[in-house]
Parts: sequence; C-alpha cells; structure tokens
Amino acid sequence: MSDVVSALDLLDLAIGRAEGVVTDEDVKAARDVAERVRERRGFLGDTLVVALAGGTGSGKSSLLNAIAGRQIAETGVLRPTTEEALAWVPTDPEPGLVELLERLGIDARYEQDALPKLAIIDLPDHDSIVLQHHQIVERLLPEVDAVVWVFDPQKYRDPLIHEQYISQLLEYQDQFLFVLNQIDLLGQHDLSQLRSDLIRSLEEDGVSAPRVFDLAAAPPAGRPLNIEPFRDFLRDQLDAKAVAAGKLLGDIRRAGKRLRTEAGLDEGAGIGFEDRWPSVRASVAQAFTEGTGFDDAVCRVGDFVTALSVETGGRFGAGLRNDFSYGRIEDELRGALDESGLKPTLRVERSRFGAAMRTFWFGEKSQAPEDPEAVPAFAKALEERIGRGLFEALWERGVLGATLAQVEIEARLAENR
Ligand SMILES: Nc1nc2c(ncn2[C@@H]2O[C@H](COP(=O)(O)OP(=O)(O)OP(=O)(O)O)[C@@H](O)[C@H]2O)c(=O)[nH]1
Ligand SMILES: [Mg+2]
Repeated sequence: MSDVVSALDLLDLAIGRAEGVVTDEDVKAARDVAERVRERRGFLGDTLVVALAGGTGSGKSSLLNAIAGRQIAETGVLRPTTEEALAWVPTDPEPGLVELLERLGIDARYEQDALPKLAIIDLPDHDSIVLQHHQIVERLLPEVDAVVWVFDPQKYRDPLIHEQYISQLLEYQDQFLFVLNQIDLLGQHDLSQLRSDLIRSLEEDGVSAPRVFDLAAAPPAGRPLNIEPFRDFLRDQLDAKAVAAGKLLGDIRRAGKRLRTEAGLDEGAGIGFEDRWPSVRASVAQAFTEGTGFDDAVCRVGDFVTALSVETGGRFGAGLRNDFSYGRIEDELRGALDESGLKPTLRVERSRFGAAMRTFWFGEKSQAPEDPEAVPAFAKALEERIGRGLFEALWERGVLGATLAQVEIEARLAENR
C-alpha cells in the first residue's frame, strides 16, 4: 500500500541523506516541499475522512446510517445514544487510516464496501462529555478532511456549538460542512427561514460562505430526504482529493528528481568504484616498487579522484575533489610509506619537481624494498588512508540514490492506486 505519507516519509529520509551531497540550498528547497506537503490540512492518505459532530440527538448517527444505506450506528431517543466514537471505514483500510484511528483512540470500526475510499467517524454528543468531545474534535480536526456539523431544528442555535466549537476553530473552516437535519419536521416556509437563520448565525461565528445541506436522515415515515446531494457532494470531494493528492505526489517526485540531478545521480550511476580502485591501488604500489616515482604515484591516485569527481559531478564531485586534494594525496602516500616501511626503488624521475620531491622525502639514495611484507602493508595503509574515505563518500551517495529511487517508486505507486 502506498500513499502520500509513505512517499513523504521517504523524501524526508532522502533529504537527511542529501546533506553534504548537494548544496544547502538544494536541501532547503526539498525540505520546503516536504514541509508544505505535511502542513496541508486533512488526512494525507487517499481515503476521504469525514467526521460527524454536533449536538446530541441532532441525528449524526442517523446521517451515517442514511449515507451507508443501512444501520451502522445505534440511534435513539435516549440521550446520549453514541457514547464512544465509531468509524465506518472501507474494507481493507489503508494503513495510514488505521494509524489515524488508533491515534484518535477510535476502536469501534465498521467495514463497508458501499463507498470505497470514504471513511466516516461518528462522534459522541458534545454536551454530556464535553471535555472528551472537545479533545477529540481538536485532535481530529488537523487530521481529517472534513467535519460535518449536524444541527436539528430545535437546537440549531446551541450556543455551546457556536461559541465553544465553531467560532473557536475558524482556522479549520475550509473543512467545515453543515447539515440541517430533520427537515421533515418543517414546512417549506419554516425551512427557508430556519436555513437563513442558521447561515446567519454561522456567519456571526465567523464562517464565511458556510456550506449548508438540508436533509432528513431518518424521518419516521418514508425514505431519507436529500441524502443523495450530500452523498454526491462527498463523492466530488473525494475526486477533488484525488486531484489534490496527485499534485502533492507530483511535488514530492519533483523534489526527489531535483535532489537526484543535483547529486549527479542521473549521470554517474555506474561509478564502479569497487572494481576500479583495486587496480589503482596496485598501480600505486607498483609505481614505488618499479621505480616510476612518487609524483607518478600521486598522479595515479589524483587522476582517479578527478575521474570520480567528474563522473559524479555537482557539489558531490567538487567535494570529493576538495577532500582528496593533491596535497592530501601526497601526505597520505607519505604516511602510507612510513607506516608500511615500503622503500621506493631507485627510479628515473620524469620531472624536476619529482626529482626534487624524491630527494626531499627519500634522500639521495633509494633503497630496494627489503621487507616482503612491505607491499601488502602499503596497500593496506593506502586502503585505510584513501580507499576507505572514497568508498564511504560514494556509498553515502549511492544510498541517497537508492532512497531517491524509492521516493520515485512509492510516489508512482500511490499515483496509480
Ligand atoms: N423526524 C426526524 N427524526 C430524526 C431524523 N434524524 C434522526 N432523527 C431522530 O433523532 C433521534 C436522534 O438521532 P441520532 O442519530 O441518534 O442522534 P445523534 O446525533 O447520533 O445523537 P447522539 O449519539 O446522542 O449524539 C433519533 O430518535 C432519530 O430517529 C430526521 O431526519 N427526522
Ligand atoms: Mg449518535
């Protein structure tokens, strides 16, 4: 199962691994994208998660049953009827949704096949367990796609809902939907008056352009009224959500692609360090044992680092070149010679600089290697001083490449779900 969240988690991982491989500016750009996606309100998976809230007896559970087309939640005249929140979720819910319900402590779950990708949470009434309800609503709001505030004709002005909830939670108003339930109890005239009255009080709460649906979820006789437009609306929201999720996934993929390009991973995928380095290392030892000279040995390593730097490119390539400068390579080679006891054999120097270096470091006379262990010891020292560092840097870059590949795969899977 893939969704925006798992693609985003992988992008975060890649961003952490990109530090030092790409420029700080590129890291920041990717981080900004990840933050923007995370800050987006609502459930990040591809299920539309809707919570029903409102006064006791307004008909929240009845509305759920009407949308479901069957009895899911208990409804009744005894208040409160719903004592614990329950969730109506698609069969085989996506993992993110299960985690969300767990975080919210909603244990009662009913699976449904009727409306795939729609989940409805029926909350207990607010006035008998105010504190708990308040906590649930506040914890829930940032994580669900929509909250439906259900009103009935008697209590649609309930000050608790208007003053303690709606007007306190205006930052979430884009997620709010309002239902005026039990319209079967009203005549046409009363309905339009009451509807305008409800809209006015919501506007007084601070909601701009409230979306109000009037319906009857469970009239005592006959079928529910106006449920279809509400269901259609939820379906449209689901489509809109799919479009929005597609955009988020596009942003994630683009951020990953940019990191990949900046890390030079598009070109230098096949560095093949492990195949190439042993022969460079052997040729360096050879340069000493066969008398081609110190500067030649420095060049062999230096040329290899240059090749790696060019192949990997970008900030990483430049960093590699910097970390393994010619100065450092010289130092490390000297150190490896000292450590291993390898004595370079007499050689014909090919440059004045090389001759000077040789005289400077090894004196006028060069000795043949005396110790048969010296060559392997030198190879080992060279491995520790140069090979390991190069390998680690390239390995980190490789891991970044693999993580970015996962970002791309995960986002594509999520797009195609
Ligand atoms: N006339 C009429 N009665 C309704 C309608 N919808 C619900 N009711 C009745 O209103 C009462 C309360 O409905 P519920 O769905 O249990 O209300 P609730 O909001 O879930 O209540 P709590 O769980 O206590 O918060 C029940 O007796 C329902 O039959 C409707 O559209 N018309
Ligand atoms: Mg209920």
